[in-house]
Amino acid sequence: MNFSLTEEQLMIQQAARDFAQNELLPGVIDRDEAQKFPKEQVKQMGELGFLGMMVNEKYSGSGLDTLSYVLVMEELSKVDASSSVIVSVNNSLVCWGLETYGTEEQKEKYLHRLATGQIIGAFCLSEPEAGSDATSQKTTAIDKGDHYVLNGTKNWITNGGTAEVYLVIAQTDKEKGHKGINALIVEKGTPGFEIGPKENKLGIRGSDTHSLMFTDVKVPKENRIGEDGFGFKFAMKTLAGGRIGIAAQALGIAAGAYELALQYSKVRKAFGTEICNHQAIAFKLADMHTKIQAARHLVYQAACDKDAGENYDLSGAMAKLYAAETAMEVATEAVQIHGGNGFVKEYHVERLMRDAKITQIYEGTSEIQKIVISRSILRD
Ligand code: COS
Repeated sequence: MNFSLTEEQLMIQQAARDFAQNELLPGVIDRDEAQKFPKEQVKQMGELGFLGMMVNEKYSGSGLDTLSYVLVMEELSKVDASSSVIVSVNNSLVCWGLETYGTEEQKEKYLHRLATGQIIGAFCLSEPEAGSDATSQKTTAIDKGDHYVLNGTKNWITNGGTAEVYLVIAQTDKEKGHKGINALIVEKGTPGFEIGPKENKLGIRGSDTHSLMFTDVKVPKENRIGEDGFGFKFAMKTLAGGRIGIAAQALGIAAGAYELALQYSKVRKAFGTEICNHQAIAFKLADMHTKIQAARHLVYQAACDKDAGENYDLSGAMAKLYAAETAMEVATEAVQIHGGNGFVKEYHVERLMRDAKITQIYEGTSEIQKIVISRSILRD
């Protein structure tokens, strides 16, 4: 394992760090409070190439590796996880899924605009009764010859209101179970496609989460991704990469909270000395630092596995599980180190703690990651 970063990767990391400090940090508290989507910042991230990081340059992407993407996710998430989830979904779930499994026509039609952030995409798998149990899709896509008719509801969809392109997973042939599921590209504005109200969330409040309703929505056959019945595998493959992005987000939240706690502990005084001089605080910082480093190794390893063309189902699941648990733990300790100040918004750590929670839930809960990990180690 060698994680020494190249000159290019260091430059990208620095660019993301600067962007986070200069453009995301001002206003992050207000956006969280008002649940305001970071529209201007998304536009800027598109211009910087952060929205199509791994997309081939031929489709207007940045043509970078997964490790560079992870570095960017980490830096953005230290400051604003609402913005980084938009980056993660657009890169890992939408662009990667389309580029890897889409037809040339689909790529030409959608990827250029998605990769440059002119439009953003959404990935629609979860339903009121199919979150973790993803094969239980109730949304149907009935085959009508040259098109599908889509009916059903999707829940908790990131970029749900702001996206222009939606990758929707639906059941075509119930008899065939997960082998009868398809993934369809649905454009905003297609008749019968309605967007529900924005969810009022605990964390990542600047991101845009909605339910989506489909009533007799006609989707042309050429909008299906992959062969008939490939939809569930498409979702699983895509989510396996998505988990690396969310693991990097969790790592960034943990690192951001730790950095704030470290700085605070060096200036805040109690019992006649800076609080970092008390072992109760110093040991917390030691634990936080150690866990973050361990999470970083798992996340970078998963990214390197993907870049090397190795299977990353296991390493991605381990990275997501460990980084998410670390994010929650470290952010909670960062609030504790800040004491009363940690409980108010101005010090940022309470937001990071609220944002950390979702990393244990979306793109596969921590429990789902344990299913993936245990099945993998028991199979081998
Ligand atoms: N890559 C390719 N194929 C995969 C895969 C992967 N990573 N994981 C599973 N599959 C395939 C299996 O090989 C199987 O296909 P075959 O029958 O052809 O072998 C099929 O998918 C069904 O898999 P399985 O039988 O393991 O399905 P389960 O119902 O037991 O569910 C889990 C498997 C739990 C891993 C899956 O449902 C899951 O990941 N759930 C969480 C979904 C999620 O992340 N939800 C959040 C929504 S996004 S915010």
